[in-house]
Amino acid sequence: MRRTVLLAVAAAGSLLAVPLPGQAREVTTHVVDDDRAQCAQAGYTSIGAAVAAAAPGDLVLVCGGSYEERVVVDKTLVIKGQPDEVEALDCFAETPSALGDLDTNVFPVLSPPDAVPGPLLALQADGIDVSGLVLEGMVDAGVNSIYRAALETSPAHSGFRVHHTMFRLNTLGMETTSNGAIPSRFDHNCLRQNGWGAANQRFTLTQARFDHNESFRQRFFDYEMGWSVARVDAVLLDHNIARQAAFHGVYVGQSSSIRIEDNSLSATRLNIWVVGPTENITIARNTLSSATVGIRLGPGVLSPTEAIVDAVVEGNTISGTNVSPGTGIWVPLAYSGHGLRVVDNILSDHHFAGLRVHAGSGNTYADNVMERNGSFGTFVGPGATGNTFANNIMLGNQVDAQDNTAYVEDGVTKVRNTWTGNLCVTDVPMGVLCDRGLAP
Ligand SMILES: [Ca+2]
Repeated sequence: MRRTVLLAVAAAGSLLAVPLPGQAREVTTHVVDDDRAQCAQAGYTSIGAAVAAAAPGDLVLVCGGSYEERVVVDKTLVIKGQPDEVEALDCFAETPSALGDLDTNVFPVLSPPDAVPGPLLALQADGIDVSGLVLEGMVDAGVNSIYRAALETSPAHSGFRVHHTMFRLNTLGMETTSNGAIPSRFDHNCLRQNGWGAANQRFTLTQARFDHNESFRQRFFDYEMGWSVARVDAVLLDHNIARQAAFHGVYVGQSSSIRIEDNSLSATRLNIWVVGPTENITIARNTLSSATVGIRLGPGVLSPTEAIVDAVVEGNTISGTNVSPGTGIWVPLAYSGHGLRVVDNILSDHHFAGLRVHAGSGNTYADNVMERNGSFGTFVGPGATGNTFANNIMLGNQVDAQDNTAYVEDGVTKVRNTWTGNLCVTDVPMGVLCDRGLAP
């Protein structure tokens, strides 16, 4: 309701004061235009000056222009640029973006006034709403793998919303942190040609949703959700599209209650990479392609580290990883954890394997389809025992199923995992894994 009133004020486009029903104070719109060419009535030529003059609850309306400044927002405000114009930009345009190539008659472009690393927008109050800006050119060489971001939210606050905003050509687009008292939402943004799109590097992030964002050609990751320094809890990433990150799509570490659902990701290396300690993560209904690995559940080194507990990987379509190690879902030797369920996924047309399981015990791999993979439909290494492989369809692979835990007991070849109801033709050890083979 309150938003409706604020938008009505914005539409009026001038300095108005509207009393809100049931509220004593008035909401004021503060119009900003760098040169007053687009909004002649603007009271301010910098965003910072308008923020300084505004009272909590006010609207700062930013017209097209070039804004070389750093703005600390230390009160609850709506900062609205030109969301329709930003929405209309093609986040996946093939021509590389360059600093200064956007029309500042249309877009409010916020860029650094100096070479000092630090945010262009720092959100330091509850319930700040930002939309319709372009933040570009915030470059930081970093210290100990920590980089300042173009937009930073404060870990002492929550209820942020950042939407219909473009982040481009920054070292890090958004550092998203929050105390979680009020849910935060980051949606409908374009993250283009940054080093990283969004990350919580220094502080925790609690209760947030990232949805309907587009990202293109990050130099490292699209989303980094938690790592050794700072954890994430209760975060949903859904309906995002991310393409051509030079490294990874979504990295999740040190976290709990994470859902990654209905996204379309095509990073160059790992599309989704989960490491421990992580509890209660759901990866569902994502479409993953054009990477070396669709989903990796475990760290990149050989020594087992902290556990991934209660992970559900369900209903994903992962195809076409065409570069070594070319794998749909990979549970590496360094995996530790339990309660993993990999079910109802399609893991086809990979350079090497649909599913690789090298470690773990008591986990379930069921009702998946692995077809036309270059080496294996499913490959199980000697470190994975006591798992169940049930009702999978594995056809047209060089080897449909191979389990390297084989041993001979009383003259009979057995394996240390349970295989049941799998439809496949070629298995190693032969005749042990496929119990519903097709006639030749
Ligand atoms: Ca202007």
